[in-house]
Amino acid sequence: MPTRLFSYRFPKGRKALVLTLYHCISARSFRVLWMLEELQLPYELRMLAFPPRAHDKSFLELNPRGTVPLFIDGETRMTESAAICEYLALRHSPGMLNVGVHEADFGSYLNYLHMGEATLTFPQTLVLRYSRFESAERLQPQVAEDYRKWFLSRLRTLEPWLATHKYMAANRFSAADISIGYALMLAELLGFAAQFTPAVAAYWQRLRARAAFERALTAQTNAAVAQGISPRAATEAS
Ligand SMILES: N[C@@H](CCC(=O)N[C@@H](CS)C(=O)NCC(=O)O)C(=O)O
Repeated sequence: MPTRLFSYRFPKGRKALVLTLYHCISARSFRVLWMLEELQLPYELRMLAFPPRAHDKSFLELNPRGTVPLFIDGETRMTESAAICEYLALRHSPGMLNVGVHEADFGSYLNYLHMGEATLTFPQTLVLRYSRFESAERLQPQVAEDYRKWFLSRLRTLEPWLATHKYMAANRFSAADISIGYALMLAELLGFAAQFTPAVAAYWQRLRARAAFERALTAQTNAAVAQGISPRAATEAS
């Protein structure tokens, strides 16, 4: 059963819409969940314990990499969170959460959409791995500390822009903000929020105050409880 159903006009030629998202609590798949809530699309949320490859081997048949998100829309299967955000924005709500090719900020929009994952989330995954996820003898506190600093120095580069702009592109909320916003959410889970520079901190407060962000948090908790999965994020496990 879809988690939520709204009256929805299907894209031309489509008879039914069943969007399915495989998700772990507060993992990168949260970007997709947040998009679905912003767009108020009907979807089915399937929760997995983290990491899926250790807890649910059958998931490897659906996604051999064992990673979330796995997003399914009919024949379409996608596993990259930023790409899925762009897909949803273009296919299911053109003009609402994307920036169009003919708009001045099109390039900035794409750049920030990908920066959220490739530049701002990647270093944090090394912090997670070498400070929390590896076995005790393989933990590398120095590596974790180096990548924490690296993440924060990359994040500081957003300060001048955010000191004079509310959003990353086109003066409106878009999928680029969801992509960057998830990196800030993860940073907060890792305990880095106190080191955010002032405009970045204010931006993060703006994003997390959105009703759709709150709905996404509630949806993942409710779905986890209903499906017998712990509602705690893996980042909180240790
Ligand atoms: N670049 C991908 C990364 C996907 C990814 O690595 N997801 C993590 C969760 S945040 C995962 O599933 N890790 C489990 C594993 O590596 O086994 C994206 O943006 O979606």
